[in-house]
Amino acid sequence: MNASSSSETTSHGSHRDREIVDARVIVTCPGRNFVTLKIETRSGITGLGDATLNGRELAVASYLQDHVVPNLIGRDAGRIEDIWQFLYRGAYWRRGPVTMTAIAAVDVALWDILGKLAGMPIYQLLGGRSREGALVYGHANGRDVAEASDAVGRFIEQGFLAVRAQCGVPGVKKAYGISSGKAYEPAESELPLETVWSTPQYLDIVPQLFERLRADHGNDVHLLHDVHHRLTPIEAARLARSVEPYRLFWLEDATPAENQKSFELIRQHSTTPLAVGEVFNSIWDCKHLIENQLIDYIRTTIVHGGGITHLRRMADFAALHQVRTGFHGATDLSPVCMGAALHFDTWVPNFGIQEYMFHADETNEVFPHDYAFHDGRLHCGEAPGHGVSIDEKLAARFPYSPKQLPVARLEDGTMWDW
Ligand code: GCO
Ligand code: MG
Repeated sequence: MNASSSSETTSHGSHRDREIVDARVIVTCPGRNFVTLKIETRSGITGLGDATLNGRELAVASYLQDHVVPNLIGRDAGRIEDIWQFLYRGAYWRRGPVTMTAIAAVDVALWDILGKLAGMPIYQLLGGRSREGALVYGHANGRDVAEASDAVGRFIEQGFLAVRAQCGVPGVKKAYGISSGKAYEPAESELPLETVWSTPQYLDIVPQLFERLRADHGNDVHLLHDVHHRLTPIEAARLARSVEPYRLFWLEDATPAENQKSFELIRQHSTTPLAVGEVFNSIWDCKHLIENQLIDYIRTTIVHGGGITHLRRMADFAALHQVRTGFHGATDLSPVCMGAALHFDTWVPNFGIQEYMFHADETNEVFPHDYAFHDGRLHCGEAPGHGVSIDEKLAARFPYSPKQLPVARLEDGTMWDW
């Protein structure tokens, strides 16, 4: 119905070969929930896009199934930009995590198809390699400072050049980012786990953690820390200043960023580099932050930011202001997102770092991929497209399991940012 009427033919097939004939949403839970969009063209080429929004998975699945897929059938899969504009401008209701995650899934699936048509990896389509591999950081945590330091040591032993460190906060049960032994996994229960938060205790312990980490591990390793939006701007300024001697690679989500001007206060007091943006979904969420050089790294990644097409705009805009990328890469982003992100990281001139948490074995089995970690970096593969596929038979053996992220309250019961 919407296919181009032109009969133009290229060496990579006619518009008719590229016509989208099917698009399906696959929901699976191999270790955790993932939503994946699979688009198929008339010639049988398929592309995959990640559509996972942690704790709100079915909202995106429905948005895609009910409102997007009917619009895709019959279109030319090669018109990536036009389809992006159609889904963004054309929908009238713009932005928001659900919409932008759905658009991202379509966009990445189309770039995957384009890569397969061209016989090239996505990084090549974007303009080619800018580096040999993407510097990544792992997640170390411990119930106290000593345990966190041991965990950082284990990451260094595995070859990591950069490590995010979180430790328990005295008097706070279930502090963000801490788990007993197993990999940190926030979406644990069907209804949100209620946790309690104490800002004064936190502000005291974090400088002690980083003092210890520098004493134990020296200055060579890059150290990062995630505040997870829990501080007010002036508290964030105090923390950023107090960790300055330990030269962090970045301090992440130091305060909520709905009011982008908040970051001015932090900047006035500290030279600790700042990262923000994993919950952003468009360039408009970070416009003021970037053009006023209030941040150093933008964290928004492919799956929640409208795909490669929109992220490219954000990264180019950031480059004008010396802001570098530091893509979100927690385990709630599927290997499909990681594959696409690594192609982007391999190309983007203003690359900073890529977050890397280990997916569960079942996740890796359901999503076979050709990216690999060595020498502190992740390397995307050379397969056409983004190099990640899905084993649908195996995926069907892991049915969706409702899980939500925890919530946090202050000690007096006031609802707070988790
Ligand atoms: C990070 C993030 C995650 C988020 C998670 C929410 O920096 O990796 O803060 O741990 O909490 O992605 O779904
Ligand atoms: Mg974070």
